[in-house]
Amino acid sequence: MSNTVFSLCGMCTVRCPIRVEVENGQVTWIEGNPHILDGALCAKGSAGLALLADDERPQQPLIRRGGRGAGRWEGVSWEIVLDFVAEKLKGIIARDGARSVILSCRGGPFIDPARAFLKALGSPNFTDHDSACGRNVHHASLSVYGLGRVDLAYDIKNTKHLVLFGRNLLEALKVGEANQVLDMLDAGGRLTYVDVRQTITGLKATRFFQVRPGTDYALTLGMIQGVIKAGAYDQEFVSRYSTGFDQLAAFVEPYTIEWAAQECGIKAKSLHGFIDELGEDRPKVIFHPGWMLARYRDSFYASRNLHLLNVLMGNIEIKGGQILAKGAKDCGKKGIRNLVDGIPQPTEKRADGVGWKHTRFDKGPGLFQLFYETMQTADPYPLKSLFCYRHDPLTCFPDPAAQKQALDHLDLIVSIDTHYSEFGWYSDVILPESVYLERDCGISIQKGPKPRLIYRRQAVAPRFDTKPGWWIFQQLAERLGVGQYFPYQTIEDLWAWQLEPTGLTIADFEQKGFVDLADKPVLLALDKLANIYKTPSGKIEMVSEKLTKEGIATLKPYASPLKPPEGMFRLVFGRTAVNSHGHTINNPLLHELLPTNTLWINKREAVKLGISDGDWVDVSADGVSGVIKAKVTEFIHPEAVYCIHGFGRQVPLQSRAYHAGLSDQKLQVGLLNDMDPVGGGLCLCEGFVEVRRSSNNLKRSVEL
Ligand SMILES: Nc1nc2c(c(=O)[nH]1)N[C@H]1C(S)=C(S)[C@@H](COP(=O)(O)OP(=O)(O)OC[C@H]3O[C@@H](n4cnc5c(=O)[nH]c(N)nc54)[C@H](O)[C@@H]3O)O[C@H]1N2
Ligand SMILES: Nc1nc2c(c(=O)[nH]1)N[C@H]1C(S)=C(S)[C@@H](COP(=O)(O)OP(=O)(O)OC[C@H]3O[C@@H](n4cnc5c(=O)[nH]c(N)nc54)[C@H](O)[C@@H]3O)O[C@H]1N2
Ligand code: SF4
Ligand SMILES: [Mo]
Repeated sequence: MSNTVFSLCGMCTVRCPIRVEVENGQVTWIEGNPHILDGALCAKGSAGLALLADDERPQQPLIRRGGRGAGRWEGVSWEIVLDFVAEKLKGIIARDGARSVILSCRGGPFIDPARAFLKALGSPNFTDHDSACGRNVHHASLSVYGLGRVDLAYDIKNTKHLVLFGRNLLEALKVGEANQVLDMLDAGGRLTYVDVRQTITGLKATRFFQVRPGTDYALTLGMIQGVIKAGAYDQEFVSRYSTGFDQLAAFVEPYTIEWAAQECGIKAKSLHGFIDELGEDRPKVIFHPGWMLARYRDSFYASRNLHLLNVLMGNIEIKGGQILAKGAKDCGKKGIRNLVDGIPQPTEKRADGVGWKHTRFDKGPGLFQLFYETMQTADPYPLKSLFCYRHDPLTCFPDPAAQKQALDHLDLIVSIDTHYSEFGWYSDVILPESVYLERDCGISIQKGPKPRLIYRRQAVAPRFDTKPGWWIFQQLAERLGVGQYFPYQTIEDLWAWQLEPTGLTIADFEQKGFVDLADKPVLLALDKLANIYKTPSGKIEMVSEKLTKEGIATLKPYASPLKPPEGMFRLVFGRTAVNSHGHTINNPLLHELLPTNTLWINKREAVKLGISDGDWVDVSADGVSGVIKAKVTEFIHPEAVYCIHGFGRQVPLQSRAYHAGLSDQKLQVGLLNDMDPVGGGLCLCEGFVEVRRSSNNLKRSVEL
């Protein structure tokens, strides 16, 4: 018997809509949902079949019996493990209060039960990965528009010129977005790409700037100065909707194109050519503000300037520009219900200090790394337990050794994961979630120019004794006496409860796998634009009123990044199209495509160090070292070395990934406390490493 299931991919955080074919209880085919993606899927999405077939994942609930990280696990039933966790939590809450519990998850559309669980307990300490990802971009967006990072969408397909600063859109990809770039190029659009090395996106670009690492802020200052000087901006839009233009213009005056070109190591002539193109292409120009910008000490300011360049282009709410993400209300519809909305707000202040000690940051999920300090100092109060749901902080944040020291202060660490993560391996309990093809999820809204309601459907029965997240949190909540906030027993109950205000039923999703909330993209009439910015002034703020009140300069003088000492390099990292961070490294199919990472090093520098392509090299930083093969290339800046993030894994039960390649986060010694003071993002590229030809002739790399 065969059938089709519409669902959402779970191989990365993008969650592309998919169509799954099932025959006799086995998945036989996965493709992009033809109604949205025309069948397109990336390599990782196709490797969902291999994930399903993989035995090297937790197959039942596990309770730690040896020391933390020693790998001595006892397999138990769900009844036993849920009682065990609930009893431990009850003791912790009785002694130190619910506020001593932290829950972190990777964010996304299906986190409502997890958030509801923590809120129902009465803890304010919800957090996520974002200080190692998009926090700088989010705070930059808030400071300009009063709107968050995800409140803006980009109409790439219809633009004339897309400008990407280290946004390697064709490798660090979303399938739909990557296809939009290709369509835009086919239609004759321009793509300008800025990076410290060459990438697939750079190869497709019509203009490529290879910059000195950490100089994006300089380049954006030069661009703003050039645009203003050439009069290549939308004066009417700027004067109608924004404040602070005159201050901005005066501030950027010394940052000329010639100055920026010299600072970044690029040609002034090419930069002038770029400014001329902007004059031709605006307003249909998009400066992408970046995504993963937990990199440099001024990444917040670089992202802020990219937002300002969009404002100067006057590209907001137009075809081929930036479009505000719309929700149900914007389409004249009622939205779905969320569990968190019915639960009283915890009254305690956050243990990471966000919202009271650090008032400049958006409260939202706070800043995970600041909890580590509190774990050790118990100031403002003791922390006793950490739950990580779909999140692996030991891969996500720098310096796992320093993190483990802080984690040792906790009484209960729980990992809710589909895999053995590095964090899970160090936890007290692993609650194995069924993988995405084996489980249903609640309903969620995907905001955008054309918003829709989405859901994830189970395609096949779980292969092992695993459970879906919505069930795990409901079961824990019941045992902890807060089950009343989880008004469901089955997923059908949850769907019905969520959909109740909308008048829809789950049957409405079955034909295509989603429900559109609008027939075509919703664009606001221009006269509505004046009322949408949520800044203190209600306008786009080129100089932020909120930050000025906090004593923070919005227009910050540029400081050149440090040059690496002799024999050392700045360690930069990034993504590959065939992996998602660390959690697909052990996937049987993806492992075949990319069994290990390599260290990119500039050819001239390699010659100086006697390193040839393919040689083993020792890479070290502050007493930590590792071994990796060198990739000698002209296509990386001489100050930097580069590797793909996610490798160098240490869980022995993942035989393919175990010790394959090098882990960049382990070499980021001391960077756990190094954050952008305004953006809150970690400064993961602010570390140097020493590189030497290795005297070992290894067949494969060894543990760091
Ligand atoms: N295939 C795949 N796709 C993904 C992901 C994945 O794991 N795998 N993850 C998703 C997630 S969570 C995120 S946040 C996004 C990240 O999306 P991106 O931010 O686009 O991805 P990265 O590969 O981290 O970084 C891009 C580039 O920044 C460059 N870079 C380093 N220093 C500098 C600098 O000083 N200036 C400039 N201009 N560039 C610099 C690096 O060389 C790298 O090529 O990708 C998403 N998409
Ligand atoms: N050094 C360095 N640090 C980085 C980065 C870098 O490039 N270099 N990138 C940064 C970025 S952009 C990000 S977004 C973060 C990502 O950091 P993480 O939050 O660690 O993200 P992932 O590796 O995507 O996933 C975390 C965990 O989710 C699990 N998981 C996957 N699918 C499911 C599921 O369906 N259910 C459950 N319960 N679990 C699941 C995986 O097995 C994995 O253990 O790391 C950041 N940190
Ligand atoms: S980008 Fe690839 S892995 Fe990520 S959700 Fe889409 S198809 Fe899946
Ligand atoms: Mo990310």
